[in-house]
This record gives sequence, structure tokens and C-alpha cells, in this order.
Amino acid sequence: MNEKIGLPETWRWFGPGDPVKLESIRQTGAKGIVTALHHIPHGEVWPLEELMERKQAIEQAGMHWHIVESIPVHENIKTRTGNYNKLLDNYRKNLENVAACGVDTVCYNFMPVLDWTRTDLDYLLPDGSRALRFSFTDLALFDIFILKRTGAENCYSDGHLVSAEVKWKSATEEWKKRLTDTILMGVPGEAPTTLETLLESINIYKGIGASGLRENLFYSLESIMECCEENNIRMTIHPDDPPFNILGLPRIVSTHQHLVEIIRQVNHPSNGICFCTGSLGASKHNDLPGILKSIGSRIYFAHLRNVSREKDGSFFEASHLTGDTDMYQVVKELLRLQKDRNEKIPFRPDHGHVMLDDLKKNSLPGYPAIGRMKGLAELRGLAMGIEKSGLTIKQESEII
Ligand code: DNO
Repeated sequence: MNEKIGLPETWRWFGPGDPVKLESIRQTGAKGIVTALHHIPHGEVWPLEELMERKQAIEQAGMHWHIVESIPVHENIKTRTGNYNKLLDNYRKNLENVAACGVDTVCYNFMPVLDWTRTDLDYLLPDGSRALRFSFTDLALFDIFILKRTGAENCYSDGHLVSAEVKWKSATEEWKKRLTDTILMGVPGEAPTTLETLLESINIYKGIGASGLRENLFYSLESIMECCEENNIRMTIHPDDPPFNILGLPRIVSTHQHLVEIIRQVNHPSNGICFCTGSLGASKHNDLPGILKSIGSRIYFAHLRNVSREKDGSFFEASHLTGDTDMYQVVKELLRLQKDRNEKIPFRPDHGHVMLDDLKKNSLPGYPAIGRMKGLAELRGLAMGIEKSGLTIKQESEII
């Protein structure tokens, strides 16, 4: 694609073990690779040598590496316990190391214990393809009957309690195990959590609450901003996925207000946002184009995907241009921001349906090749159409 038109296209690659190889990614048209050293346990220093090998492999395949997703934040940093200061030293070291490889943007999240949470990785769509889904009934079933969290029943509507109990009675052991593995999974390539550690963590976070977690985020951000500045790195926090409370864990990156608080509290240009339309869009209260208008000056990276919300708060991942998020408005705002700021805002097509030949292959949940490539192609066309028809007009962001 003409680099001067549209939004820079990137692609998430999970490293040499990813079933989608760099040579294939190149054929999608994406120029930028988004990756991380997923096999290294959270909190450890990533060896510079290994990072350089990654960089080389990406460049040899004809692409470049500017974005790391994620340098994971260790639980002790989120809870500010134990060796958290040492872990923050390691985090700064990692920032220096990735910067030495030419990385200028780092994505991370501050979700307690679990990264994104779904209840079904294989949801059958009417056209025969498969998507990820989050069902409130299944979450309630897991919470009450499998995790057996004290007080869980108080967190769900009467309707969810009834449907969870009915489903529990007829569920097979195999289905229960699959649901448990799905909820505990987190990020492909990283160690899953267990029921025991999840329960322990839920207890720890009970004592911390949303305000404590927020303070811990601000403390951590303050402690790395100077390092980011020196190394020309911009941090982008990923929104909570889903953007509402689950399993009694606190949430601090779910709403417009949360994002405003984060950038106001640590008011430094290196403190930015990863604008994930799929995460934010799972709540009907989030006005996505409105968020872009408001805090666009701090959005340095975008994840574009769509969700269809169901009446009871459940949702499934729709194709990139359908679903409840108006992708036309989102892309238009992003293009406008690019113009205002006179700099590019990279995006990646986030997730994709399992379809066509991928139905016969093993791909990482959310990250098959063909569904993502379909999303990328649709988004590329949308951006080009908007830009070539001159639909973006200058508008400054409201705050900061
Ligand atoms: C899901 C991803 C997230 C994201 C992390 C960032 O597909 O968008 O796992 O990488 O939350 O730390």
C-alpha cells in the first residue's frame, strides 16, 4: 500500500512458534510487525541478543519492528508487593533493550491476573466460520460452580443465575474443562493461571480495590516515564477486556473517564493509550469516536476489531466492519488525528474469524491468518476510501 495513504498496517506475530510465518505475513501487505518475547516469564529481563535476533528475522522478511506487545506487567507490580521495585528495574531495562532494537511503542495492560477473557473460542457463526464469544451465563456458571468464589452469586442478575444453574446441571465434564481452560488462558504463548492462584489473587485484589490498583498504576508509570523519555519510547495501555467487572476483580481501564484519569494523572507525552475498539466496544456506554475526539492526542496505537453486543451484556466478535462499533467513524477520526498531529498512528487488525482453510488448521485463539487478513483488507480499503474522497477535516483534540 502507498505509505502516504491510510493508517500504517501492522500484524501481531507471536514469534518463531507462531503458525503464521513471517513470509506469509508479508503477503498480507502489513509492513510492521508487533511482537514480544512471549516465552520469557513475566518480570524477567529480555536478553538484548535475543531481541536483536527477532529484529533481524523481521527485517530479513522485509518488514520492520517498532511496536512491542506486550512487555507484561508482573502481578507484584500491579499489587505493589514483594520485589516490585526490582521488577520495575527490570521493566526499565526491558525498555532500554527494546529501544536499542528500534522499538518506539510499547503496549501493556493493567488487568489483574487475567488478560482478555472469553468463554468460547470456537463460537459458530451462521456462515460456518468461528469467532470468540463472551457469555455472561457461562461466566456466572464458572464463577459460582467451578471457581466457587465466595459471594459470586451476588454479582449476577436473576436471569443469569437461573440460566447458569440450568446449564450447569446438563453440562458435560468435557465442556466444563474447556470453559475453565478458556477463561484461565490469557495470552497465547504465556503460562495460564490456575483456579487456586486465581482465587488467591481475587482475595489479594479485594484488599487493593480499584483505587489501590489505580495508585499502583500511577506509581509504576511515574517510575518509568524518565526512562521512556530517554529512550524515545511511548507506552500505550490496553483497555480492560471486557471493559466491566468480572470475577470480583477491580477494573481501572474500561471507560472514557478512566482513560482521561490515566493521562491526566501522569501527564507526560510518553504516557499513551492503545485504542482497542474491540475491548472498549464491548460496553454500550463507550462512545468510541467520542473517545478519539477527546483524548486522541495520546493515542499512539490502535487495535481495530468489532463486537456484536447481546442484550444481556454478552458479546461475540463480529467481522471488522460489522458489529456495534461504527468502524467508518473510528477510521475517519484516526485519519483526522493523523493529520492534526502530522504523524502516523499504526493499527493492527485485531483478531479474526477462523474461516476457509484455517478451519482445518490450528491457529492461536483470535489470531488465524485468513480472518485477520480479511479484516486488514477491509480496513485498508475503508481508510483509502475515506482519505481519497477527502473526508477528513482538521479538528483538534479537546484535552491535554
Ligand atoms: C488480545 C490482545 C491483548 C493485549 C494485551 C496487552 O488479543 O489485544 O492480549 O495484547 O492486553 O497487554
